[in-house]
Amino acid sequence: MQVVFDDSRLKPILEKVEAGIRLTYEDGIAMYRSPDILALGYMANRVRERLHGSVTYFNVNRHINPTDVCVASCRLCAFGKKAKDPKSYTMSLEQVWETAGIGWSEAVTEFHIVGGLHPELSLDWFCQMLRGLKERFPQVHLKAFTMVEVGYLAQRSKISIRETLERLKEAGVDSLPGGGAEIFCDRVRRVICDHKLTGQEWLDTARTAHELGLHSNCTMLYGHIENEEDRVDHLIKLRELQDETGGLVTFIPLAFHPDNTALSHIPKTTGFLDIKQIAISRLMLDNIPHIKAYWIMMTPSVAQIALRFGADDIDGTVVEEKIYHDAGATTSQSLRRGDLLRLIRKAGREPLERDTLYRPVTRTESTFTVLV
Ligand code: V47
Repeated sequence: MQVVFDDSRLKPILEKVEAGIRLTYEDGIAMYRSPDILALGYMANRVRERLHGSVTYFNVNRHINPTDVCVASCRLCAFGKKAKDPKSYTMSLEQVWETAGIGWSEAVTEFHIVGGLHPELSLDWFCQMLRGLKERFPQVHLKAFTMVEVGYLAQRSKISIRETLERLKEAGVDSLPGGGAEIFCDRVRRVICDHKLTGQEWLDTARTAHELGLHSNCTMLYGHIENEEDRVDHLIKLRELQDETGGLVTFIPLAFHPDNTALSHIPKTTGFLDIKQIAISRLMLDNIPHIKAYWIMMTPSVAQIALRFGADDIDGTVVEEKIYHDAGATTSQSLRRGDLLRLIRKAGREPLERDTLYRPVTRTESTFTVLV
């Protein structure tokens, strides 16, 4: 069958995609410059179906944010607060453990735990938190701490990143989420998150985690002051890391939400860019198994469409989301398992409940077992 694209400049890219040839930096730029999202979607869907057929993954998870106190003052963020801010909060260990049990806890297979860079909470405190969670919920996978939090804990404890990760792993961390990567380009980081670790440090921390046998996710924050070159550069750096370690499981493109941030003058991204970003991610990241359409960020309606534009995962039930809602997200804070099933089926896809490492989960009433 001959495929005809509106934008004939994408034809050489189609030939590479069909032949399984890696796309270049220039191909990435050409895709961002093309308005032909149907062509991009066609190609990304080919790759997605080659890898996963019609299967679309979701999980039953719960977000836990132990504190929003943060020493960094990232302009991109509406979540972090100073310790003296009366609106800030820090949970006690008991509160973390209690929160973990609220909302379909019997069915949850993953706790996604991230928070601010708190100047008082020690590595020991976090290790105690992890041990307490493992004691109370031994079957739940702990996907915890961005590379940024790991870096800060190492710095505060005056130990290496490697030792910090070893201690967190020993206390119960099973894998790491993908947050904090933002955009690796230093020029952009100086504006949006100048107090955070550098892009190179994010990559080095992820490399160390992978060397220790911890898988992680990865993200890219787009739709602020970055340009197309910055985005392609970011994707290629992730692809190179993955060539080295194979430790990245899922890529999640994150659209910037400007409300209540120091960058609130920046307009919100559009559905067009969100869909295009999913497709380009699938096409550029040929060695990362999964592309997630994070429904909290994209809205369930756009995330559903993304399932035909390269995404094979829609994230989970979430239960209680704070980072995007502080930044003006109008989506609900949680979806039920049944809602996710419906969204996926209505896109003509086949839902598959997974655990964090993409092993299928089967359920009987309110219990679950992981099929290895
Ligand atoms: O690290 C912060 C970003 C991330 C804003 O690994 C913002 O499975 C948009 O990383 N507008 C947290 N983005 C979310 C995240 C994530 C989400 C879902 C799944 C996984 C996973 C990871 O959100 C932060 C930062 O990069 N962020 N503020 C904002 N105003």
